[in-house]
Amino acid sequence: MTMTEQNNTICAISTPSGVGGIAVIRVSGHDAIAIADTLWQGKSLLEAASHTVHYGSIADREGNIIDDCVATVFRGPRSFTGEDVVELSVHGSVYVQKETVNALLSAGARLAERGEFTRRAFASGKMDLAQAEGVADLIASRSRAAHDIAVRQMRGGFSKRLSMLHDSLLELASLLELELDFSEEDVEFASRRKLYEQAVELRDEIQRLATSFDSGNAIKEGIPVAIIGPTNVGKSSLLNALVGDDRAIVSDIHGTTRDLIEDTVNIGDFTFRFIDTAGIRDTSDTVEQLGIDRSRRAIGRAAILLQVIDAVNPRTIEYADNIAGSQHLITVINKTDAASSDKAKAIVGQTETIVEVSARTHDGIERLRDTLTGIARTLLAGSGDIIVTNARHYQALTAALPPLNRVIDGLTANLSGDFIAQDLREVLHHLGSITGSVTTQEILTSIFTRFCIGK
Ligand SMILES: Nc1nc2c(ncn2[C@@H]2O[C@H](COP(=O)(O)OP(=O)(O)OP(=O)(O)O)[C@@H](O)[C@H]2O)c(=O)[nH]1
Ligand SMILES: [Mg+2]
Repeated sequence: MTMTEQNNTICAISTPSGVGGIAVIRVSGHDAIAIADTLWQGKSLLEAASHTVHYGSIADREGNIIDDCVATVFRGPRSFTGEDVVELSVHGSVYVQKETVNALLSAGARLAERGEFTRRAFASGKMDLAQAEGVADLIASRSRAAHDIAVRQMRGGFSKRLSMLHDSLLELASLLELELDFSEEDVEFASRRKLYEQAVELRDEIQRLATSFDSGNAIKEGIPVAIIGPTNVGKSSLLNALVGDDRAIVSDIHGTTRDLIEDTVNIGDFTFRFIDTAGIRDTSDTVEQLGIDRSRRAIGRAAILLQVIDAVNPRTIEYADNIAGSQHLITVINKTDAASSDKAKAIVGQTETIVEVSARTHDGIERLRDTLTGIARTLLAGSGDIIVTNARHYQALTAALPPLNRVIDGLTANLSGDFIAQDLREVLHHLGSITGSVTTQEILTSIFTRFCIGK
């Protein structure tokens, strides 16, 4: 951001586009209060104290009243952006919103870019980058679990953890420097053993954070659940029952579903992304075979697998090769309205989680939903108190691991401190890129353009 940009006063509609009861137009920058005041009819805003609310009217430059208005004044640095901010609450007609913005533009403000308010908050040190990204996640969150994680991130939980990691790295680095300075005098300041232990502890912590991304990402984007099994067992019927909609075509013809069909739905505190797949069987149909290949790939990407077995005609398919140890497998015996589940139970393993349902009558669907949320809770609980949900953070953490491993190897091999210090600096760089203590304009732009206008 250049200096002139920083000094510009920006404005934007901060409420969703369209008609609403009330719309909020936000103005931020050096001249925010003065610009709003030129359009203001009521007690002057120029004298208004910070964090006060005023009732008046907003008029265009020719003095034509646009609307009655409530103005909230925040004086920097005690505002979201750290600058002077005025929030104008007007009636939510599209015309009023547009006219208010036009009046502000003609009075000297300019339209904000995407995420520019939050970017200014970052630039003025009101929040670090990870917290700013938490704001974006909070706006986007669709479930209670995703919301909880975003709130923690916005309030700086993750940032605090990172700065603790950062501090212990700095300490490591300085101990190494000490060692360098005094090595000739034969003074042993920091025992290598101690340094080594500290580095390993750091590595484990960074590793744990990086690993938490798997569940963090699933919780944010929807936990992927693949519905798999032979043809005609009722997979598509089960999808429809779970999402409460006729999402997929159901028929008694084997091989009805050809392509992956996805739908997300909230159950309890979590968002789930259900993926209905083509039934797996030997086929000479080229298109069906392509669909089956997709089914197998979908199995690999799911966190939870619903293996559906038909109670009337119990068969299973071989996909053991595709299932990883970290994936949860639930065996769903379907069509229990038409046949007893005994035959189906006889062909499934004893240890498996079995839920009996009827996709037709919805019997047992509630139990299945409970089983799913139970697994989701263990996903969340198993990831520790800080969960990484942001792909950029995950990449930075992952990038910090190889140099940190080199530090550990170097300490083990008793390499000289200056070699090790170089790798340590690289680790620091990657961690710093998460909170924004080291960033480029390019990275900032790519982060903030993902925000909406007005945020
Ligand atoms: N009686 C009974 N029939 C069901 C139930 N669920 C599905 N069916 C019937 O089973 C047939 C197959 O259902 P689908 O949902 O299309 O099965 P699918 O597993 O998606 O089949 P493919 O897409 O071909 O792999 C349809 O005729 C459904 O009406 C159930 O719970 N009870
Ligand atoms: Mg189907």
